[in-house]
Amino acid sequence: NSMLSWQRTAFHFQPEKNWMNDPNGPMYYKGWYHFFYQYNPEGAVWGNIVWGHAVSEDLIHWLHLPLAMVADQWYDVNGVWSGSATILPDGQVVMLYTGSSNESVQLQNLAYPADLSDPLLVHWVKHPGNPVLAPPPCINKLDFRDPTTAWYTSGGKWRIAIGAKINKTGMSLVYETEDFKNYKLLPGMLHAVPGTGMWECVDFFPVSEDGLDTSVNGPGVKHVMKVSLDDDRHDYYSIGTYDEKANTWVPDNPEIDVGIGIRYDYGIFYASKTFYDQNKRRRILWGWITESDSEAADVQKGWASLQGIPRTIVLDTKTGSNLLQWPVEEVESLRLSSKEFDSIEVKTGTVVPLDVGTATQVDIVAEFELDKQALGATPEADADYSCGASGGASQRGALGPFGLLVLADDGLSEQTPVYFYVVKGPNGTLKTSICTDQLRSSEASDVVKHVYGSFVPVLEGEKLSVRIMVDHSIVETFAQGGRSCITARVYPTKAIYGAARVFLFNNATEANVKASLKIWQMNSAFIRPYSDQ
Ligand code: DQQ
Repeated sequence: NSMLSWQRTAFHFQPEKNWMNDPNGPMYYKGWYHFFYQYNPEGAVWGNIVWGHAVSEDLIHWLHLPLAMVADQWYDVNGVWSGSATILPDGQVVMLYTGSSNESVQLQNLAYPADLSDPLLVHWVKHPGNPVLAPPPCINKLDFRDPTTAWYTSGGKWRIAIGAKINKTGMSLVYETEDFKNYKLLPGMLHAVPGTGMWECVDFFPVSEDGLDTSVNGPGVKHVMKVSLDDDRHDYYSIGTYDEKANTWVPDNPEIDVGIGIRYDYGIFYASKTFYDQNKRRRILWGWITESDSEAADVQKGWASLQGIPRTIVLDTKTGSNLLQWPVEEVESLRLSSKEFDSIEVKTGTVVPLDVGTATQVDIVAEFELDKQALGATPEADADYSCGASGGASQRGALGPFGLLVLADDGLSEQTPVYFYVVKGPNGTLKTSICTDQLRSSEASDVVKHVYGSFVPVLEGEKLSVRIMVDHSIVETFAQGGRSCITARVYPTKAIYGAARVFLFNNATEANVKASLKIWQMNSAFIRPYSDQ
């Protein structure tokens, strides 16, 4: 079925077939980026979970390796679930992961490479003393999983965080260890938020305008806590302060606490995990992007899920209250020919085709300026606009929506608008949303169609800017340098192969906009099968 095979991506990480979910144990080791992932070797739906493994020299081109760990022990026979890597100062590599046991108890286990001199780390050994941790008495056996990368304390010991819940309160417990075999539960907890449910894949790391090693701490260092909420399937983060002595982390702003405040991504993006890349001194974020078509379609095509383009993340020092996420620079090595469009006037109520040929694999960088006079003349209105509650790109306001239509066919019967929507609130302050509208993205009836998006901070003097990466069935959007991101899966039936186009549009009623943009055709990445030879 050529429509379904078109959906496979060209520069996103995917296994050759079957189901994938969470990123696991990412790290840089002896010249190679290692990527492990939750994988079902038997089919395109979740189950039979083992660890897939691939390596890359640039986070873009990949070599698939044999499964790193399979479900072959009583303590992980129900699934080799998510975990994280820690590289010790002496070069040892420690992998901690959750096993779902023969009785479905969630246990933490230790594994390590069989041969540290092999840069590909093909073979893994499970510690004979596993499991190393069982749920403490106050925690249900099904609510104790996903150990973090360890950080080193001023007391000379390692600590890890593990997600849990009690009733509806999601929480993160902390354990201390010297040898990764014996652990002590620290009193209290790193953090807990009532009403948020189970915290999956907790991530905890220091941030600044540069990437920081996970163990960096001290005055002035902010720490990010990220949780994946099992109940609503989104990844939330919050910036705060870590008190090593008290074993607590406190959000800077209690209103944007984990699970109730900011998300990494306002589309589909889950179970994410960062690692510190000591090679390029940056912190990199991986996130699992699931399908939003039907399970039957996944089974038919024989695969399900992608990983998003890895993102470099730093603290946004201009706002101080959010992170900036940006596709790793290496993805730019896939850029082929480009076309530039300078100061194109997009009048209210119009659509402007962009002559770039087929647009199934493109990287778009665009800037928009609203007509100043119209901006000034527009009265306060619409102040609580929200993408999700709106009618999408066809709902007209004075100062929005305007932006791009991607994965559109010539007749616009299918189109995925990625747009800004500006409103004027009380006191004349402008508020900007960035949205991705799937409502007309596909004529197929078995796909989820939402208007994704959120508010995005725009500072005095900044133009509205957006980067959009399109790769067959995924559209990733980074607004204002990565302050707000939206990942959407899109399944067109007509806007495929040579028929996929890009347009500018402006559906605002009062303001013309000027757009300047550059669009690159993107090469395909080499994602190669493994062979022993
Ligand atoms: N996926 C894993 C769990 C984790 C969940 C199982 C998050 O370890 O909590 O496949 O997607």
